[in-house]
Amino acid sequence: GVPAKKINVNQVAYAPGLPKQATLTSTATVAQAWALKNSAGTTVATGQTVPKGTVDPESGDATHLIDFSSYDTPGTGYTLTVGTETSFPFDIATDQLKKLRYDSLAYFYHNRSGIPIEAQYVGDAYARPAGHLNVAPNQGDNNVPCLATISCGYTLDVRGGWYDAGDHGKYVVNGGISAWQVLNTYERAKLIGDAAALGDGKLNIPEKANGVPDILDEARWEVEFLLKMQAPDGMVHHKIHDQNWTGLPLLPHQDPQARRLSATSTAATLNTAAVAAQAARIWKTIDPTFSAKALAAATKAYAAAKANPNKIADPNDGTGGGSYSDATLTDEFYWAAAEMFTTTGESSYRSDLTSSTLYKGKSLNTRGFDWGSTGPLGDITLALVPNGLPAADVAAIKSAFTAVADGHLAKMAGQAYPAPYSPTEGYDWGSNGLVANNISVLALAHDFTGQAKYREGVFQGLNYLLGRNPLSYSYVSGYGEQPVKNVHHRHWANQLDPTLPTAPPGALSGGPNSALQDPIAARLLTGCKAQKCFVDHIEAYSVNEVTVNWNSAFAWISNWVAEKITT
Ligand code: 9MR
Repeated sequence: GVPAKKINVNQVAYAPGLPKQATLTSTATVAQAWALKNSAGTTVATGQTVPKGTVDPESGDATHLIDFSSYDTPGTGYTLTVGTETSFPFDIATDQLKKLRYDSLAYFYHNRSGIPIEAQYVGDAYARPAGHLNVAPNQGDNNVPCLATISCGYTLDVRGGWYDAGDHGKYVVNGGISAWQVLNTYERAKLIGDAAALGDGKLNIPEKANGVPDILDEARWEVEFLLKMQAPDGMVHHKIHDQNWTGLPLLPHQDPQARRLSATSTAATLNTAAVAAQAARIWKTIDPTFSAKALAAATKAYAAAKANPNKIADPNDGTGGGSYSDATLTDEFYWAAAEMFTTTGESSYRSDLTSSTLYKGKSLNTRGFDWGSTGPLGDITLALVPNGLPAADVAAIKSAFTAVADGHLAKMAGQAYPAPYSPTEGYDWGSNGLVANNISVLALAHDFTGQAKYREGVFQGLNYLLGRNPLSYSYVSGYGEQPVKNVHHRHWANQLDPTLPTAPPGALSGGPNSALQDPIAARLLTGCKAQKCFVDHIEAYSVNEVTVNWNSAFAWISNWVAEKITT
């Protein structure tokens, strides 16, 4: 790894008009003098650090707080100094923060399957042939059989969708939450935000002049894939991926492995029902035919899941792809009922929803939500999209968000490197994705109450992802002075092959994972404190992979942030 800085800042930019804080690592027990310098090296503000007094449990660092909020003059190339220590340079400005919304969404086109990625949209370095269309050596996703162990008796055409991550698998439960979150970014903006910023022509994708918002075109690429994963009986296959794991680097069109469908699962079926129901209402007037097709698939899936309520994906089906197995389905049932009810208003979905033990925000917590914990997605929809529920119930859902947001703020106030995230033990695989989702909870708390403290919490959380952390990394490629460069990805594999690119701007690394679940992390990070269980190494997949679900969370918050900075 690279040496960490002693003064850690948001390496990208602090927004004018909002609090500006940084962290000094120091065992000094008394306050230290800090200076803020502009790009010419002239001191523009000074102050005293505030010693924390205790060692921070999540980093192991003794730290001081540097609060330079009082300085608010926009500019670039500022640095903070304490004695001989200097921070990375940063801006007090909004330009970079505003670009993040589109770069984070660009991630999805880069990772599309079944379509050539064209230089006219991504530049020469990232252009590549279509993957998994049955052009040798690919075996293609054109007519994929099931695993021999389940021999389902049919093949499916499951071309398209997004690759999950650094691998070439396509997993319904993870692709589904990602498509949902991209769609929710739009749906929220349309209802209470700035939908104009998400109109047609905003992304560099093939559909950028079709009259439909590009963010919807991008999400539809995945929704269409989810619909193709539905079996004739209405259940949905859990995933499709290579028969054996491949090595790095390997571009999608070079993958020689056979592709196989895993069994159908209740989780994948409910996930598809939820996303297809959401899509049905979003495309209702934009494309009524697609809307009706999505609603029919959702209806069929929901009924099939109720008839097969406990078909759990095999936790040992992890050869050639991840297992994404989840034995608790209460939350998937809740989320699907919430989406079906919101779209249709039908009483059967309403009673499934209101009789759930999770009704009214019960699944929201300060660890956060992810592919295995989807209840909060239902709550977000119920809190944002008009439905026929009693006003008191909707108010209770919103209160659940503010209560969890208050929990995040209380924790962040005591942290050396504030990040809204309270896992039960250590940091999880994909902690940055959980942090990003929890930032969205703070953002929603601001949407529901208008209180400034929640907006400030959003920007504080963003600081952590963009460099105010104990390893001095911006976890977003292409942003900040020391961004991650070697994320685990079979195409963005410059570390292994100099003719290949590093990640394009806007990809969020999974981030610290206390469990050290790959050989590189296990070798280099033994004994690490939670926020330090990270290395920017391409083979360290348990800490430095990129995925659709982490980028969908990051895109959601990046769009919220861009909406809130008006200068
Ligand atoms: O993000 C997933 C994480 O929550 C799990 O703990 C981990 C182990 O099962 O798998 C992660 O998902 C990976 C998937 O299995 C395969 N594609 C890459 C995903 C991100 O690392």
